[in-house]
Amino acid sequence: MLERIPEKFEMKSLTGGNALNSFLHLEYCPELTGVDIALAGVPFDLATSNRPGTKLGPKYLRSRVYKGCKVDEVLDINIGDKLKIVDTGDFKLMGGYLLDAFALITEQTKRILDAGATPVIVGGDHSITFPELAAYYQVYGPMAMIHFDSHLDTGMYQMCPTKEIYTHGNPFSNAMRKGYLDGSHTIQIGIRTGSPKMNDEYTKEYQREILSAKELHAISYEEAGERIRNKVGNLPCLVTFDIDFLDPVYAPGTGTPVTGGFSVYDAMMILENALPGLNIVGADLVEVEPFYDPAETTAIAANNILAKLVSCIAYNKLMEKEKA
Ligand SMILES: [Mn+2]
Repeated sequence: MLERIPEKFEMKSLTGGNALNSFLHLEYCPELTGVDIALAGVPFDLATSNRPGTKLGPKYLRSRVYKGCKVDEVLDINIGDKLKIVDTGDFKLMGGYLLDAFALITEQTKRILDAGATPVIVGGDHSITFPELAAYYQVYGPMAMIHFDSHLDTGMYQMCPTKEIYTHGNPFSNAMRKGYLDGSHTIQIGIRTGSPKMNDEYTKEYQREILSAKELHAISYEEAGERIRNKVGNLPCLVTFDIDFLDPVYAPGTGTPVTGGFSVYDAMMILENALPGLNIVGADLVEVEPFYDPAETTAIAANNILAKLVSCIAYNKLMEKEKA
């Protein structure tokens, strides 16, 4: 005779914390009252230049959260019930209309900010950071930014200096031109594409700092952390993490992979050395592409980096609460 399932059967024990798929197995909570950190998906890849599919990134990452990928274990902090960290669902977007989708991304990022929560957004292609920044700008004015990427994402500027073009290759030329970013507090790290000379003028004009892959490979995690912290200062800061910062060995599932990158451990250590104590007001993780991720390495990497980002933000929030 078959053994019956006990009456008080708890579904969550089967999946390690959550019967439904959510980011990092967090509680799904569309209502933002009292929320400290709100994770949200942005299923959008209309501005992709290479492989499509990053619009399925949020759904994919929610369904690939494995044991060991927990928020409160990453920085040895005990969050308990001191902070409310939730998955607030996906942004509602309109398919096919890029600028309308951007307006909706700005509106829904602003909604999280207005509720007093810190947004941690999961893309989607990298174009989404531009409309996100438009929302932050309304609250904080020109922001600092820490940008992990193999690409500068300031393309098109040289070709069309006056025309606004929106792709996942140029969110930051648009953001700097609009004044959303304070270049003198912006650092781009892991960069290993594009001619530095081509970007010289732009770099000078906006005073942003580029910590290339070559340099980053040669310095310690502590030095990298210090370079980032010195650049950012006390300004409200967005952390934007393109998964192609990692080497394709770790993250083949991405829109535009570039060799010569970094390990997951490198990324975790740099984040841990850089972020605690900074005024991080938001973060995003972009460019995860499920179809090129046969062994789920990209998903495992991305979810652990997401957990680290959330942990660092949570750590800062707890430190602030302690001070108050
Ligand atoms: Mn990139």
